[in-house]
Amino acid sequence: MSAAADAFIAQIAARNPGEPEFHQAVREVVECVYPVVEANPAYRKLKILDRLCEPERTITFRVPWVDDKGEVQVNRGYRIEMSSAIGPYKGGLRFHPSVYIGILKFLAFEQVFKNSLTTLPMGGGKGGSDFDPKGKSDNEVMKFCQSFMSELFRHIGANTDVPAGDIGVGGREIGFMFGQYKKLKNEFTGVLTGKGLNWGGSLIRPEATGYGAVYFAQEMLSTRGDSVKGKTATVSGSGNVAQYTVEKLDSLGAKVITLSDSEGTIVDKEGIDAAKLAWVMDLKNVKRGRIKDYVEKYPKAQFLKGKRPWSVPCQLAFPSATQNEINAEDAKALLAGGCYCVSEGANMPTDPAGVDAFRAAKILFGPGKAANAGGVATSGLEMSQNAQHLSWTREEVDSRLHGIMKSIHASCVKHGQEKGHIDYVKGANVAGFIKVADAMVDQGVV
Ligand code: NDP
Ligand code: 2IT
Repeated sequence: MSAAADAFIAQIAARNPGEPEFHQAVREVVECVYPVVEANPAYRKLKILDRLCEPERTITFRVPWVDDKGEVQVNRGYRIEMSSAIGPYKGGLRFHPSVYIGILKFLAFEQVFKNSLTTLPMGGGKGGSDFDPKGKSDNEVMKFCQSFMSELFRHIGANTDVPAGDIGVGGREIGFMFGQYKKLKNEFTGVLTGKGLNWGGSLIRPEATGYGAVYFAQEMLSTRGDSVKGKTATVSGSGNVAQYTVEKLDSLGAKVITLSDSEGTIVDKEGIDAAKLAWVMDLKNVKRGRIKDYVEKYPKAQFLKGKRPWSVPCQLAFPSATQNEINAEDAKALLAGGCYCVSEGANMPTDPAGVDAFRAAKILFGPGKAANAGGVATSGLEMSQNAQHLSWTREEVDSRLHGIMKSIHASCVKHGQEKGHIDYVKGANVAGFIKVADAMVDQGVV
């Protein structure tokens, strides 16, 4: 990397102290796009990179609510409106105790380039709260969501900023927040995506991130005349993205042998088939249980307490839980176990040393901003349907999703050519950046 790129990253780190995840996300993009910036006088003169690293707007607010015991609780809410260069701010809301501004700035920054790759007109944003939905009653979750939306509603809108789900925010939470928005604004609009099917949601949106990550893996494998059929796959997490990754892999003839959560990993060497997945979905989405319960139901499986899935030999890996869940040691274990294709369902699940290991080994490595873009892309399709007051069929949405994942892959190939292989990290960053940068040049210094 050039000295100028290093100096730029050092300046961003100094200006945003105590936000290591944001620094990490910026570093990866800047390493890839700096040569493009240096070669383009307009990008340099107009300080495109400096502006992209500074959110257009940062909103933080108090979220007070009353729990089931009648006690007052206070959480912190956020929305980072990172870039509106190519469309209204768009990106999820995360409810997790680890949430603070540095995590949301990394996610909002990644979202800008991801959304650009989708081919749809969406800017980038992210928000959330340090609220922990785990162990809360439905009533407490509703009270929290209503309080959260009582402030957020004045900052968002169908043509301004359109939030959706992320960790800890699924259909239940989107429903409570939509209800409160509608009540406050007296307006039924597509202000959130991931809505219920009978009140403005889109078919395939729940499935989209997981399906998209598998479609992206298929595209990467097809560059080597290969496919997912007959392969053994590891998946981490057991939430929305993990569940639909398993569903698609199983339906395409791959064998998925792991799932996990923050307590550990289950390994089922016989494979997690459709019937077992249905049981997991009921456990996680209805009973809100823990993945270790799997081994009581399926005693041939093992529970690896406190472990991540990456020491289990596989050919394909789909990290689908959270950031920095694959470090250098995990990456080396995956490579040693025969893994040659990693498609990131989560955002930034591989840490920089892990990414270096995958890139050095020249395996098929699809970074999150490309591989998991199917979720937000289908949110974009939900927005299109809302704007048209129509709903498309399952087949129509799935075929558009599939087409978008192919197009993202083609953009990565175009911009990621290296001698004899494709660097998908470089391809995704450069392709995502150029579209946003050109829009910023057109729109002047704003
Ligand atoms: P869910 O809340 O549905 O599931 C999250 C899963 O990840 C749970 O199994 C959870 O386990 C696990 N997890 C969360 N935090 C940690 C942690 N710190 N350590 C270990 N495990 C953890 O979220 P999603 O499936 O929606 O999101 C998963 C990932 O995919 C995130 O990185 C998200 O940003 C990304 N993503 C999601 C999209 C979407 O459409 N939903 C779109 C694109 C990316 P536990 O219950 O123990 O916390
Ligand atoms: O990280 C992501 O892309 C998401 N959580 C989905 C965002 C969205 O607006 O659908």
